[in-house]
Amino acid sequence: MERTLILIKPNALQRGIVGDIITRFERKGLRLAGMKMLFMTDELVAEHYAHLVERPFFPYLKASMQAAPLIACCLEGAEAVETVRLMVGVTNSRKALPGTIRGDFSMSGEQNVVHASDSVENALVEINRFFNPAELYDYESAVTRFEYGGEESQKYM
Ligand code: IDP
Ligand code: MG
Repeated sequence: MERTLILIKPNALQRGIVGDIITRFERKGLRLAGMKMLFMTDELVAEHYAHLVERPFFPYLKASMQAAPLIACCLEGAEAVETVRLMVGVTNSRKALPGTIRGDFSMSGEQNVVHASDSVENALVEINRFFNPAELYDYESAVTRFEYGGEESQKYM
């Protein structure tokens, strides 16, 4: 099944909403394939946000990602990348729709509580950036047949 990476950012850890965020994904039916707490090094920030290093706000973004540890999760499900991005909402939380994670938990474009991979291709790169293969788990789900239809099981699993 498709996998994606989410980072529950240091601002969410400080605010004590890590559980609320993970609960959203669990309730949706996205399965945890891996989870860890870590501190983002200079190297990790530079790699992960390479597309933004030239932007004026980059020093603020870097500081915010290193303000405390974060929680990295690998989530699994049919079309997980797109589904998770929809659940997270647009970058600027003030414009993110109510019902999305950013829309419900944040007022900020920078301190926007979660990162989520934006394409299947990037998800593979980002999962490898944060997890060793041995830290990701394949396990049988007892409820998959109640979460997905027969045709979907053929197509996505
Ligand atoms: P995304 O997180 O929605 O994929 P990206 O454009 O990849 O958005 O930006 C990565 C992160 O950089 C954002 O989540 C946010 O924390 C920060 N960021 C993006 N644009 C801005 C901005 O204009 N001002 C301040 N921070 C920003
Ligand atoms: Mg992004």
